Amino acid sequence: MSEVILAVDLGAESGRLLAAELNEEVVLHEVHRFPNQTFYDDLGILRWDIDGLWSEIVTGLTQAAKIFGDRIISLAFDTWAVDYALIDVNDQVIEPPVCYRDTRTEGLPGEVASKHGENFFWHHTGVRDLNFNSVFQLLALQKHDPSKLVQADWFLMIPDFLAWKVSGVKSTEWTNASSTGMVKPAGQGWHLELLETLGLKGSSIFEKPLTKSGTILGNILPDLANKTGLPKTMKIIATAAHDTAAAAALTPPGEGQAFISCGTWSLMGLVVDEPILSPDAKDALLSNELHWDGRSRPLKNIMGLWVLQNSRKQFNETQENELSYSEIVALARNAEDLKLILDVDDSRFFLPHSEKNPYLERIGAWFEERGITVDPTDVGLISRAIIRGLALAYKKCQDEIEAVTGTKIQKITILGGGARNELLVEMTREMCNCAVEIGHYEATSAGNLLVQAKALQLPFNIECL
Ligand code: LRH
Repeated sequence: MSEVILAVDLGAESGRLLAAELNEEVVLHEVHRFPNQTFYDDLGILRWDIDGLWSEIVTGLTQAAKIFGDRIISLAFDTWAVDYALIDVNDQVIEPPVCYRDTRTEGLPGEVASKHGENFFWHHTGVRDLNFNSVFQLLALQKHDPSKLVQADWFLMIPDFLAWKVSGVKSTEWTNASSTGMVKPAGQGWHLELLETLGLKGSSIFEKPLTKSGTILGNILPDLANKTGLPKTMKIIATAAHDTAAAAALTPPGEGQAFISCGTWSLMGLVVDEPILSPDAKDALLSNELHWDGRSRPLKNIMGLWVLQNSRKQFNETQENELSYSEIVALARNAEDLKLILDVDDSRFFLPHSEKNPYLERIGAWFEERGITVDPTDVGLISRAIIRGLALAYKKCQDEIEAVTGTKIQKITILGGGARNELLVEMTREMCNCAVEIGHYEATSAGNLLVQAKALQLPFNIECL
């Protein structure tokens, strides 16, 4: 009987546990899927429900054990980047994960720039100073609750935190660390000078080395093995723990191959041997993240399906029956094009929909400011505007990448759940002057599994889709 490896893949909207049977051709099974939600705590801080996620993970692991039993040989976690838990020397969680969309980091990139110079982060790390990067979250903590930082012994990013809970081994996986804004280009370790300049170095958390993707951390803890029924020999692996890095592991090899990891965010970029640190790359707002094997992934964060997800939330507040994504896309297909294409990357679209800050009104205001009156409750019209806006953002990014690298993009592979949005794929094909292909719909999980198979030196032949 073939061996089975497990991937837990958490996105901002949902999480899933997939099992891969390592037959001649890999067979993927979705074992468990669950929603992921944020909530505001008593202090008004936006947090992830990490306990809820953990209990869903245990449910999924128990189901996997029932289905595949002793054939299961390994497990790894990948999640969205930048967020973390702080752990003290007694292994207590000091700061449970805050969601990167919380507003406590607002204004911090500007403050750092005025103190330490424009493009401070770019020059040190090759990463763009997105105000949600972990470094700004730590600076916010330093400002408002510094004792928590002093107590911290480990900075565990979400997948590292989950791997610790399962294996008892703490680690900082390098693809995810490269998204923090605190790592030297090409994954060459924490940038201690930068941390010193920012007053963050005092903490022992940065004395820990980074762990390469594809490192076997250890076995499942015996208690958890008993509880779930998983084999005690099951290995826990640090995979490409950043979901975008996991998806990008499925980028076809060769020159001029771009990927779009298309989920809540759209991350568009390339895999190259070295980080691209030129002024043009900085001006194009690229970030050099780390590829799982140590190469680089210059890419751009495009606001992504988040805009549609939040609009859908608000549409559904007034619908008798919830509108599914396919219903929304069908309405968008039959709607008219507006005269202007929405800029999905406008910063007003970053914060979640809420009663106080309703999402559709923000879209309406964007058009109104440009002299176009739209009915923000028109599901088809608004959804079409968003999808067209995304396709245009991809086209702009394609032009920028070509200008920065001097390489013509031959093909764009759309990876992940967003590739199911046929209208988005069609519009991307119309706008981008190159081949546009659909990659794996479960690319983040599949990339997670691929890197595990490499770590275990097992073949992993996977068909796309
Ligand atoms: C996508 C993603 C992206 C990060 C963001 C925080 O899920 O990991 O690569 O920029 O979440």
